[in-house]
Amino acid sequence: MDTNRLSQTITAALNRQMTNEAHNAQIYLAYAAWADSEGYEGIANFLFRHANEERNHMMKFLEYILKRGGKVKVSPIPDPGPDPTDVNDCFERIFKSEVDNTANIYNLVNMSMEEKDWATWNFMQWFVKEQTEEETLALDLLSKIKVAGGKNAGPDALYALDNDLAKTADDARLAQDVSVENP
Ligand code: OFO
Repeated sequence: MDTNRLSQTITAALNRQMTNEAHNAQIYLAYAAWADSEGYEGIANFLFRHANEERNHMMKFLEYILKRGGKVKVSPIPDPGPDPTDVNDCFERIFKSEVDNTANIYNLVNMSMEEKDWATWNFMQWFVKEQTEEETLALDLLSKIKVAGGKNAGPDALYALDNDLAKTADDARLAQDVSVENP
């Protein structure tokens, strides 16, 4: 008796996305190690924590495939690429990788809709919300570095930014969570 509730196409896409999440975790991990070695401990700490979040996303995909009776395929994780050239470059690359990942997530949502695989469609909604949150978080980083002077940010501004990020929560608040009383 076939107990697999996922099509071959969806299984392959979910497995690919599992690797994408692992790749994102590696990117955050690599950038965190770079930030630490440059003396930005606050930024490093923020990025290390975020690497863990991405790893948790990877696990969510793995668990979902198993729960639906599908076959998990653990594949090699692509190289995170070269180190950032500066903090501005680091935050720009983070934003780009989040936008790329949103495209991957939307692709899976489209596929599940085409197949009328509503269980997978429903599972993916958590990631749609999460990507909105992460893009907001990445945009916040870009705003902070812009205020600090962007590519030309001086040591004092970078020091303040580093301290600020050490205290920043991992999750950005979504617009729908904001109210007039609680802006
Ligand atoms: Fe996995 O959430 Fe960002 O990419």
